[in-house]
Amino acid sequence: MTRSGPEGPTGAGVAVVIAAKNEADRIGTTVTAARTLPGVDLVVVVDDGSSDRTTDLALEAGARVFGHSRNRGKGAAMETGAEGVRLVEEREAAEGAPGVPRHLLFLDADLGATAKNAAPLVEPVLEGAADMTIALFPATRMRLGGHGFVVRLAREGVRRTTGWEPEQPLNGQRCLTRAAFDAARPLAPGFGVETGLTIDVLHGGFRVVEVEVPLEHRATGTDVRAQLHRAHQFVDVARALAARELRPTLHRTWQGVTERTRGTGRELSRKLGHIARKNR
Ligand SMILES: Nc1nc2c(ncn2[C@@H]2O[C@H](COP(=O)(O)OP(=O)(O)O)[C@@H](O)[C@H]2O)c(=O)[nH]1
Ligand SMILES: [Mg+2]
Repeated sequence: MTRSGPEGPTGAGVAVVIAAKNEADRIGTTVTAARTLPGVDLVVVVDDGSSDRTTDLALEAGARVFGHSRNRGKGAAMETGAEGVRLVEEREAAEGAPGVPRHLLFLDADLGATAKNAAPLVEPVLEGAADMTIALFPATRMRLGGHGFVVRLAREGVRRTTGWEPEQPLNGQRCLTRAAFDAARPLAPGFGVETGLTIDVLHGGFRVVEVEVPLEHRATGTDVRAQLHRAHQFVDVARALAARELRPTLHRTWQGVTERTRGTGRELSRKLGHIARKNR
């Protein structure tokens, strides 16, 4: 026996992964809508240390729920979600229903009923036309201006490191193959996760496209909580970029050392210093 359901040419279905913190208001409708998407036969919610009824409401709506006993951030929650999907698949195989590893569709918990409109993100991946799709929210471009400086930081950083300029680099709604996801592990922590994912998937040689989707999320406010959220986002994006912008320099330095250095001790540190200066 194998798993059944609508699948792409590769035979893979789709698992939705939703990282959520204190989303009791919307998680139920988001999960219900996500379950109607093409190819989706599994919805995993990661409750990242919520103090409300997020877990209960996600379970009631038909999701598999994995929890963090304390808050570990969005990147860690997405890793837990992917690991949850792998565990479910391991169990299916043990029970005699093996299948091709599912593609992963990451959705934010605050999409509510509009999550049912995410199909255009799934189709190119199911058809093998893209390795990762990223959503463009047409109706909320104005709203994204609210944290425009973080968006610009991420967009510029992705462009510098990959040559590709995403329009909405922080958009968390994305569908990717397991191979593309694995190339991006370990994920960048916290809210740096989307920026890191884009860079790492592109560096892995995978195809990434932005797709317009009529999704809507909670309006980003201007209150203290929203400002704090932006500050966290800024720090996390800057960290994700710093880790990735250093990488080519270190790599070049290491290559330079192995190619040009035979000596040890003082000679080696002199050469290292010279190479590091050249790479600045
Ligand atoms: N795992 C995890 N997810 C979070 C955390 N904070 C927010 N989220 C989720 O990340 C997504 C985006 O958060 P949101 O507050 O809507 O931010 P915005 O869309 O950038 O304004 C939602 O699904 C949230 O539930 C957190 O601390 N941990
Ligand atoms: Mg949101």
